[in-house]
Amino acid sequence: MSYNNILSEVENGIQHITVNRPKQLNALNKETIEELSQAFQSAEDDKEVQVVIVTGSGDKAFVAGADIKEFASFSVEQGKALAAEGQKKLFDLVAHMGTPVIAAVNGFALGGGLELAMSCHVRVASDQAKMGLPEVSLGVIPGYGGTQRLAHLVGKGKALEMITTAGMIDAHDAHRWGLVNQVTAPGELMDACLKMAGKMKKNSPKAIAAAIAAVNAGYETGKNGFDEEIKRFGEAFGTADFKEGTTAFMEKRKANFTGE
Ligand code: DAK
Repeated sequence: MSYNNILSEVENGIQHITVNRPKQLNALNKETIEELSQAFQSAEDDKEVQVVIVTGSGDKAFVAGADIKEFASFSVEQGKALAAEGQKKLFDLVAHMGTPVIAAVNGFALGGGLELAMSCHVRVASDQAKMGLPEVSLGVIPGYGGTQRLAHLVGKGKALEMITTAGMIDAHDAHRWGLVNQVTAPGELMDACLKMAGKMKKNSPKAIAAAIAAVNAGYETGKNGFDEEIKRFGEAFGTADFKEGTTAFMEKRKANFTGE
């Protein structure tokens, strides 16, 4: 599929998705959100794709937020509708993918950009990256899940500090606060992501998807994470991946998972 605002290609079982609006620091307009949604959905539907890595074009920004020039004229109704639609279409889709998603945070990740990174399962940042939720400086609040996901990742106190000051933190503080999993030199960012993806690829896709669902359940209203874990744990015993994993162990060989 060809896109106007993103690049998407599959290589060695990894789908690389790149937000490609470098002149606008990869800001998310409606069309970009739509295209990202399609690319992530196609990754989820493609059995060959075992990991997704999402990053931004150029060396300056991951994504510098929602496109301010576009959303500046939205009404109350449009704001509500677009927040609900955007959350469902992209940010919740990413968070609930069974295929693990790594954000390669190569520069500014602000507002909707940090919200996109936080929807991903893992974040690796360049030491040049800067992160923040500056929405209140524009008279709005984070609308793509940021108030919830930031608090889940760094705790309520630090989340409220970041949100109310509208300030940016650097990659090292983000690492100390638990917002990113790893920090690398800019030139080593993609290699670090590929190394992590390589480790993920060795494991059962079926079990990874079940584990993501169980972890997510603990953060969802009306769901009990422990109950979800018990259910998913039990179901694992009926999968071909479980049979292959345990058989390979006993036969002292590497498992060859099919994701079934
Ligand atoms: N939107 C549109 N254009 C942007 C942009 C953005 N978010 N960020 C940067 N650009 C553009 C700049 O306008 C500039 O374009 P030209 O003037 O060259 O045409 C170009 O990218 C380069 O930016 P700068 O010249 O500003 O570059 P600097 O290195 O000086 O500064 C910066 C980099 C990242 C510190 C600065 O660009 C900046 O502060 N950018 C804005 C950051 C920000 O406030 N982002 C928005 C956060 S609020 C919604 C749901 C959620 C949201 C909105 C709506 N609905 C459901 C409706 C979320 C809102 C947010 O994300």
